[in-house]
Amino acid sequence: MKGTRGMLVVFEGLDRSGKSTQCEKLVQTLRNEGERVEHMRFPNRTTPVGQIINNYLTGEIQQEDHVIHLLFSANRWESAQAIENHIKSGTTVIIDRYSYSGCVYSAAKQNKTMDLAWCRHPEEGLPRPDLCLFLDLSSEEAAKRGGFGTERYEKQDLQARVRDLYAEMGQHPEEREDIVVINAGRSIEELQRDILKVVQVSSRQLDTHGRELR
Ligand code: T5A
Ligand code: NA
Repeated sequence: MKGTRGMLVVFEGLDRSGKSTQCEKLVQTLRNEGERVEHMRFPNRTTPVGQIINNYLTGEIQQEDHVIHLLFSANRWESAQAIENHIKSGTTVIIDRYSYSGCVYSAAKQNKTMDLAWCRHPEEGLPRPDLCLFLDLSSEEAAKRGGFGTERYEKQDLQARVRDLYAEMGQHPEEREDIVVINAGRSIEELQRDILKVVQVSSRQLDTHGRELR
């Protein structure tokens, strides 16, 4: 994958849908092909803001719904310039969760003053993904996988609302063209092959249309 800029690819999906597993495999595959690849994940729990988020997710502290929403967004803004710099220098950036997570998990709380539209605002202006791979798995199947149930949002009713909201976001004109739905209920190897194909197609499309920054 050559060109004037790198691609921005994000992974999305419910908790335990296999994002981290597939993210790592994609990063490795592309690096083996000689591509420069930067691997990131949100929340980035290593920054001061990320530490507050971590303490919230593990249940150590409480935060008002709007406050934690804005902190999740702030945690992406902390890295916005770095993401842009990588892309500009021709490095592909692959991210485990991004703005879509930020919007759907907050909206799933059903707070009266936090609908999807409100949740989107602080995300406006962040580097826009070229491709969003949505690993689609039912909340029932996700719940069967290892480790489910330890963090704040790992409850089946909330996960079911999150899945519906992802679908709603996929209909939004701003996001629609970026999202590719991947059936995540298959083997790790099958998913890996499928995802690589989608990324290659998307990369060729970028080459055709010119890799200007948008
Ligand atoms: N959040 C996040 C917000 O509310 N707002 C935001 O802005 C952001 C960015 C933490 C939480 O924060 C919320 C969303 C989350 O609730 P996180 O740290 O990314 O986000 O936590 P998770 O998404 O839950 O990360 P997980 O590691 O739990 O899930 P993954 O990455 O989807 O799944 P993975 O790859 O770790 O796999 C989970 C298990 O399944 C197995 C793996 O071996 C592992 O045991 N597995 C498979 N099993 C069968 N078939 C396959 N194909 C499999 N692939 C993996
Ligand atoms: Na989790």
